[in-house]
Amino acid sequence: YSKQQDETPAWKKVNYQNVYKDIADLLEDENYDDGSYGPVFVRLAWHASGTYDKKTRTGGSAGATIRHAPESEHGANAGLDVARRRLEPLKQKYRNISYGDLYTLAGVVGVQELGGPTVQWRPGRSDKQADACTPDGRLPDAAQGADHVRDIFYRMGFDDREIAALVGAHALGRCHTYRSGFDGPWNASPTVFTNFFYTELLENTWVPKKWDGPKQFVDKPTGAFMMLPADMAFKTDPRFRTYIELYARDQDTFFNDFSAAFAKLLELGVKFPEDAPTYRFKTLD
Ligand code: DDH
Repeated sequence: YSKQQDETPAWKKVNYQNVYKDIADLLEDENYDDGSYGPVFVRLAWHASGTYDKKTRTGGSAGATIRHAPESEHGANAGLDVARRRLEPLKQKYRNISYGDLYTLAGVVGVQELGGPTVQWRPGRSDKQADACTPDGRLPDAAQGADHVRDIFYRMGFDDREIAALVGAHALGRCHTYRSGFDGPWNASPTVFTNFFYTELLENTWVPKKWDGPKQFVDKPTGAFMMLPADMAFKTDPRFRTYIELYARDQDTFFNDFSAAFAKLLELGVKFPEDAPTYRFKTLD
């Protein structure tokens, strides 16, 4: 008497191109923000991954601990429950996908479907329980400057060029007073992935916003666009500024560097199964 056992690991039973397509179908919603969940999906993928500490080898996207309290309730993660709730039906549909794979793949979809570069991605993260949550304070504080930004990203294992490339994601989306306390989009096309973070930062005159809220900057001519204090550090710090100038004049170099750095971010601390393939997903159109 022998019983046939299915020994295929869960991650191998998922068709990731289908998941990609289903996530892409969730992006558009004219009643949400600027009409797309893409920016908040990118932010979810980044905050799920950016907790990595290379010294202790803790954090990162592998366990998807961002979905558990207390990590889900860390100030930096305010509002990301919106993205997780939007994705939850796909976790139910594709029972074998891990949350870590789903959240990071949603970031790839956000970047690619909004017109950004192709981002290589691998499956095989396995979820962890709440006891693996990282301590508060591993993600950057927008009120601080270049030294703080370096401390946070060096801890993950990034260099100045990679940090400058990653922050270009601030072409997408906006700040929400009810999430971070800050307010407004960085440019006029927050649902298109461009190098506008760099061009706006360099070409505009940024003045302190006159309001009761936390210190932030607005563009002098219209007041419609914003920069965080931590964003301004990329303009004032000479080593960061070299890369900001490079990416402002050369969108292709920005796309290449962003793609590599974002793929690296999503893989920090993940031990992939040896046979996990690397995907380069096709965009929907
Ligand atoms: Fe960011 N970010 N981010 N960011 N981020 C915010 C929004 C978005 C910082 C602070 C904030 C990255 C780096 C930094 C995105 C992607 C990335 C908000 C506003 C704050 C505050 C949140 C809200 O109110 O809803 C700081 C500080 C840094 C830094 O010091 C470098 C990086 C590396 C990324 C990335 O994806 C690679 C995106 C996208 C958004 C827009 C979210 C949305 O809902 O729209």
